[in-house]
Order: sequence, then structure tokens, then C-alpha cells
Amino acid sequence: MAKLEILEFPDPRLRTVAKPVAEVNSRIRQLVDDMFETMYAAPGVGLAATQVNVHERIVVIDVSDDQSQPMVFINPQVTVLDEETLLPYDEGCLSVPGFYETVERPEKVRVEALGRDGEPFTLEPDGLLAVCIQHELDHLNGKLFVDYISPMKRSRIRKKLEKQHRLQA
Ligand code: QAP
Ligand code: CO
Repeated sequence: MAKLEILEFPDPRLRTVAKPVAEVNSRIRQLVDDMFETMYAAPGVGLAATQVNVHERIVVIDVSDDQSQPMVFINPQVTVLDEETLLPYDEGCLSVPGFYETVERPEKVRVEALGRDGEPFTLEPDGLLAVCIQHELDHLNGKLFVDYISPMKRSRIRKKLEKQHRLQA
């Protein structure tokens, strides 16, 4: 097990589009386990491989209160079932630490993916899980929740994080 470094906004590597996983092998399973260790330590509820600078289509999520429901999504596909019903949610991101903004996303979605065992499964999540899977899929496409807010708010967040990063260096 290993904890991985999380890239932070506005790191340009967060804009990389991830490639599909060709085979769920022991390397992928090790990466999944390291992603859970990294997410649980943070702590967070979702993490995409992009955020740990691995550009393959892998997401881990656990929206339980007690880290008891680990979920793995490899090569996830999301279908919006109802374009009209939007769920506003105060979103955060491990790559945008300390900042939360309200984003509206479709509430009714279907998710198809491969699990840690390489077997396909389908899910129709609701609430936080529906929001989280869409947030994480965005990461695999190089997109961040701050892309949905006003340019002024986004630039304020970017400046504050850049200053923090300068102080850390
Ligand atoms: C994505 O985000 C998400 O700012 C997962 O200082 C979040 O796990 C989707 C975190 C909310 C939907 C709703 C954020 C930890 C964790 C921070 C996370 C922070 C420490 C964020
Ligand atoms: Co995120």
C-alpha cells in the first residue's frame, strides 16, 4: 500500500484526458488500492486517477460515513436519464483544497463500468453518489468543478491556491 501525491488546481496535468484501461490486471488493482489509501487518508469521498497523475480511466468512491462502502469504476460510462432534473450540491475536490461551490448536475443517471474484478456492472445512483460519479468522470476528461462556476470565482480560487503553493515551495 502507498499513499500517492494529489495534484492541485491549477496544475495543467489535471487537464489531461485519461485513456481507457485495456485489462484489469494486478497493476491496476494495486493502483486502485493505493487510490483508496490516498482518498481515505485525506479524507475524501471520491478520487480519479487523473488527480494522482495517472492518466487511465479509473475512479474510486466511498460516500459512506465510515469508509465501509468502497466502489471502483474502471472505464465508466455515464448516461443522463433525465436532462431536466438537476441536483444542486455544494461540491469540493481534493485537488481544490479548502474551496466549495454549488454546482448543478443531472440527478438521474445510469453508470456502466468495470469493477476491481474486471466484471461489468450497471448502477442507477442517486443523491451524493450520482453527483460524485459525474464529478469524478469529469476529472478523467480533464474537467474540474471550478469550470462550472463564474470566471471571477475561479480566478480568485486559482490565485489563492497559487499563493499557497508558492509558500509551500
Ligand atoms: C468529490 O471530493 C465530491 O476541500 C469528492 O480541504 C465532493 O472528496 C463530489 C476534500 C462533494 C460531490 C460532492 C475537499 C477534503 C475532499 C477539501 C472530495 C478539503 C479536504 C473532497
Ligand atoms: Co475532484
